[in-house]
Order: sequence, then structure tokens, then C-alpha cells
Amino acid sequence: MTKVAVVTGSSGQDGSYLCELLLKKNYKVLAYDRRSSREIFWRHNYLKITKKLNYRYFDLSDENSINKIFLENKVDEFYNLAAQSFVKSSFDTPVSTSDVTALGPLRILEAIKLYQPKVKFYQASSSEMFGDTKNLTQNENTKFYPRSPYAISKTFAHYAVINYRESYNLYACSGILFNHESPLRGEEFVTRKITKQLSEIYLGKRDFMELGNIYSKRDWGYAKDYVEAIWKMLNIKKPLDFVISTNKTTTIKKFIEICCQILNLPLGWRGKGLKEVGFNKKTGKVIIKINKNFYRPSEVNYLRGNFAKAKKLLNWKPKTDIYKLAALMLEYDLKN
Ligand code: NDP
Ligand code: GDR
Repeated sequence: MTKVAVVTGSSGQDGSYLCELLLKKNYKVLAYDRRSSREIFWRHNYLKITKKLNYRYFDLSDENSINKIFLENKVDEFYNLAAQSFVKSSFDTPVSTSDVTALGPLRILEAIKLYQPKVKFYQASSSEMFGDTKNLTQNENTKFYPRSPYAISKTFAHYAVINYRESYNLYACSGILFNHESPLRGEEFVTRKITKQLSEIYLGKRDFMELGNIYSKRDWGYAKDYVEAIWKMLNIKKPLDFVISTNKTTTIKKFIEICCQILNLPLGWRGKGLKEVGFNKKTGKVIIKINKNFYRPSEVNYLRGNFAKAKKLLNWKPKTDIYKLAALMLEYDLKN
């Protein structure tokens, strides 16, 4: 029988790739987004899946719209990818971020408990929960130290999933995903901002770009690899939480250098702190500046995930390294 999957946040980066994967696996996919979502079509058009999805509206902050999902459909798998997902914005809108990103998943868990307790539920947890970690690598047992309203909200939702699993025996689990990127990444996130704006500089359409803290380190993988792990988590015997990562960590500065290398843009650096600049060694032109408006009130300086549990129990490992990922993103941005 055809399985029915709900994907919330289907218009986002992960939602789009996950819908593509589920369609390939012959699921009936119910793509749930906000009516106001501006992003729906460009990603789905790019993946050529627009005509194959069943579009529906809901909002994570609206309980009734969540209950309706279960009253109107018999659901097998529920992937909650929707969230206010931009860490920097969460400092400006902490209350609405919590309403959506913390209470939203709780509303879904309550609805599952009440209406369809056999549904398998996936929650998009985040490496941001580790925050100011002191561990060289982070795994499923590493202590959380969230550093933003976004991360606090994700931590709340993470524990809500564990609590509903233990209290009501639901098949509910979380993937603690480290940063993952792609050509479909939102332009506000640092890798896509870099590949898009460096492409513009390369093509002579922009003079320079501005960034915040280029010394934080992230464990970056490829979104398309990561949605496979998400699907696997709902298709094993028991619900378990997993770290999904590459176990490699890179500064933003190094990511810029990789991109410049791929573009054949000779990059030099000079200065320190807010005065640091990146310049084109051939022309002498400054192409990267630091702007304190892109700094956060509190930063997550270092993340590196240990995905050993996923390798062992999901038979999953990342296939795409950061060079290949940067090349994929630059190729898309140069074309578009
Ligand atoms: P995106 O920002 O690309 O997508 C988020 C989606 O959530 C969008 O479709 C957005 O739609 C939707 N959304 C926002 N607010 C609401 C709301 N109130 N009700 C319903 N939908 C809403 O994120 P990603 O695809 O990158 O990430 C997917 C999930 O995984 C998120 O929960 C994110 O926090 C989490 N995550 C992501 C990681 C990453 O590196 N990408 C790593 C770890 C976790 P709209 O256009 O309406 O705003
Ligand atoms: P992050 O991703 O906060 O890790 O959250 P983001 O790409 O926004 O920032 C990564 C790091 O880059 C630094 N940085 C900048 N960031 C942005 N966006 N813009 C800049 O100009 C800039 N300059 C420096 C940041 O300070 C930070 O250290 C992402 C989101 O997808 C979350 O939803 C997800 O949970 C985590 O990844 C894992």
C-alpha cells in the first residue's frame, strides 16, 4: 500500500530534498507550508517535483491547523522540518521563534498522541543545541549548552520528543543534524551568502561582500546526503535519536578560501578584527569586509559531530566533502 508522508516546511531546503526522495520511494507526499510562504516554487521547480506534490496549508503556531492534518488524513510518517530556522533572527524575535520552533513540535506531538498514535514522527533537532561545547566532538550523549533563542527552542522540542516517546510509547525521534548546505540553501545562511556573492564578484556584478565572525567553525555536509539519514530514522525498528554530521570542521574563512580556489580568484588577507579584509591579489581590490552587524550577541564557536551511531545503526555516512559541496553551490550560483 502507498505510504502517506507529511512534510512540514516542504518549501525549505531540506523539505524540498526530502519531498524529492519520498516521491522517488513512491510515497504520497503531503507538502505542508504556510500560505504566506514565499519560497515554495523555486526549489520545487528546480527539482521538478511541483506537479507531484499535494500542497496543503498550516502554521506551526496554529494548533487547529495542526489537528486538522490528522483529522483529514491517515498519516504513516510525519517529518517536522518547519521552523524559524535562522539563528541570527531568533535574537530579534525570541518569543515568536519559541512559539514556532519550540511549541510547534509540542503541538504536533499532542495531536499525534490524541488522533493517530501510530504515526512515526521525525523532529529536526540541531547541532546548535551543543552551543558553547567543551567537547572536541559532539555525539548523542554530549551535554547541551544552547546559545540562542533558536537553540533553546530546539532543545525544548528535543526533550519533548524524548518525553512523548517515553511517556506514550510513540515512534518519535530526532535527528541532531549539523549544518548542511546545497544550492537550495537560503541566501541568509553563510555558505550560500558566500557562494552567491563571490559568484557576483567573480562576474563583475558586485564589488565586495560583508560578513560577521569568520573564525567560527562548522561541520558542513550536503543536504541531499542528510535527507537520506532522516528517512532512515523513521524506517528502522525502534525510534532513536542520531547525530548526522561529517566529523570535519572548517572556519568560515577557510570556506571562503576554498571557494576562491575553485573560482581561481587569488585571495589575500590583511588587517585584524573589524579591520580585516580579503583582497584580490591580482587587482588589489578589497572583496571581503567585516561588518559588526553580522555578529551575534552570543556565538557558537566550534562544532564537530561524531556520526558513529548513525554509521552503525543506519548504515549511513556522508558522501560529499566540503570541496565538492562548495563546487556544487558555486556552479549553481554562477549559472543563476
Ligand atoms: P529552511 O529555513 O530552508 O526551511 C524552514 C521551513 O519552515 C520553511 O519552509 C519555512 O517556510 C517554514 N516555516 C517557518 N515558520 C513556519 C511556521 N510558523 N509554520 C509553518 N512553517 C514554517 O530550513 P532548512 O530546510 O535548512 O532546515 C529544515 C529544518 O531543519 C529546520 O527545522 C531547521 O531548524 C533544522 N535544521 C537545519 C539544519 C541545516 O543546516 N539546514 C541543521 C539542523 C537543523 P516560510 O517560507 O513560510 O518561512
Ligand atoms: P548557523 O548557520 O547559525 O550555524 O545555523 P549560519 O550559516 O547562519 O552561520 C554559521 C556561522 O557563520 C557565521 N557568520 C555569518 N552567518 C551568516 N548567516 N551571515 C554572515 O554574514 C556571517 N558571517 C559570519 C555565524 O556567526 C555562524 O557562526 C544553521 C541553521 O541552518 C540552523 O537552522 C541549524 O540548526 C544550524 O545551522 C545547524
